[in-house]
Amino acid sequence: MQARYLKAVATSEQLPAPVACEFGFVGRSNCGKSSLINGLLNSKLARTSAMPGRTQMIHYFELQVNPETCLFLVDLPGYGFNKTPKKLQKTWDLLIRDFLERANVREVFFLHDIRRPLDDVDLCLLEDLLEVKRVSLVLTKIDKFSVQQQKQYVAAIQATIAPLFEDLPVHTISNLHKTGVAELRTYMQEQVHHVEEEEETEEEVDHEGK
Ligand SMILES: Nc1nc2c(ncn2[C@@H]2O[C@H](COP(=O)(O)OP(=O)(O)O)[C@@H](O)[C@H]2O)c(=O)[nH]1
Ligand SMILES: [Mg+2]
Repeated sequence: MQARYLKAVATSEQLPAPVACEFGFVGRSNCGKSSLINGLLNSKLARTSAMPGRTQMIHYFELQVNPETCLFLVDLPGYGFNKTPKKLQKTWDLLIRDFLERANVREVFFLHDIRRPLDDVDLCLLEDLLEVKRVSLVLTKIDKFSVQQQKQYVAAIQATIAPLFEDLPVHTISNLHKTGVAELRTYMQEQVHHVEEEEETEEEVDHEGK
């Protein structure tokens, strides 16, 4: 497994060529986004606990999981949580919209600190994202609770989302104890294989149709 920082992107023109499956990461500042990206990359490439910056950039990280599979992990800082100064908001929205329209963006991970209930801002953003992409909810910092408490908190969050979003996958992780991180990486790889299988089936259909 090899990881590297690919690039920072400020405008749509700077988005890299769609050569790999991409996974977006969104979440409120301090929810553990950089820590999770580092955990998945098994590196310290993403900066943790940096002051929530004003610079609005998308950061691309490349993860070569094995010789066959390369993934792009995409940090979408500040997205949806109104941290952006007004005049930057428009450019930023355009960039995010262009990002989300990319066919090779397989899924968006919505990170959320397990200790916080999902509020209206979270639910609106989830709804917006689900209109355009597959989304998973990733509950972070589960080490803050005992196993019994974790179950209660996950159940409470499930109860909030179940009536609103059908079949939203929920992953639980602790960056501190590295719980669930390898599983999330495996999940990402599975999503890539699903794409490949879908493409193969489409090719077969095309072939038979001719
Ligand atoms: N206990 C615990 N702390 C975490 C976890 N993930 C991140 N943190 C801490 O939460 C703070 C914010 O983490 P960071 O990854 O920078 O969050 P970001 O702002 O979302 O990128 C840091 O002090 C991390 O060490 C976790 O799973 N468990
Ligand atoms: Mg961060």
